[in-house]
Amino acid sequence: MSSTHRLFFALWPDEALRSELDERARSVQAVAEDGKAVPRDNLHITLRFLGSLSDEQAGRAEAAAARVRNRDVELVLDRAGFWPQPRVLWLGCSDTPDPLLGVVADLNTELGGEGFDLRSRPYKPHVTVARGVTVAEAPPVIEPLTWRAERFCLVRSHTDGPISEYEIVGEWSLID
Ligand code: 2AM
Repeated sequence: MSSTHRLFFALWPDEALRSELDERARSVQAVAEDGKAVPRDNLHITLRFLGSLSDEQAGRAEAAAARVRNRDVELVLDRAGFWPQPRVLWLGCSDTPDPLLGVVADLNTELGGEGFDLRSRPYKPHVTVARGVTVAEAPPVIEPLTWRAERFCLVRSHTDGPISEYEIVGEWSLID
């Protein structure tokens, strides 16, 4: 029997970075009057959301990912903001580094070669720290946080409970 999986590619922090990210996230979450804080273990940067895929499509997404390599990604999270639509508080970069845009472009090209839609929407890297927020003061200035990404991941999202749970189902190095 075939099944579907809700999948996305992401930069996933290691434990040390996750602690730092969580500390920045807490200070920003404090400005929201409502909504839900993203739990520590869920903090990440999406590279490309795929949606619900069959086993066969997931295999093609993995084949595409395996062809993305050699991008030395270092980004600095140095700002926080609020998007009233889709009501999220986030951490982001004043300057998006070219290698990060390169990974996303390579991924999209390789996915296109595997029959996935080509994306034309501008990519805005961010770490979502709260969702469903309707009222927020101006987010505080954050202490810059450097993230050197040595790998990227394919992540499965389980959305059946009150809070999404994420499971890493594939992982590729960016620095070979
Ligand atoms: P967000 O954090 O900015 O909401 C898993 O849902 C991840 O994929 C989230 O990080 C989410 O980004 C991202 N994503 C991008 N497009 C999405 C979509 N159409 N539906 C759900 N998640 C999406």
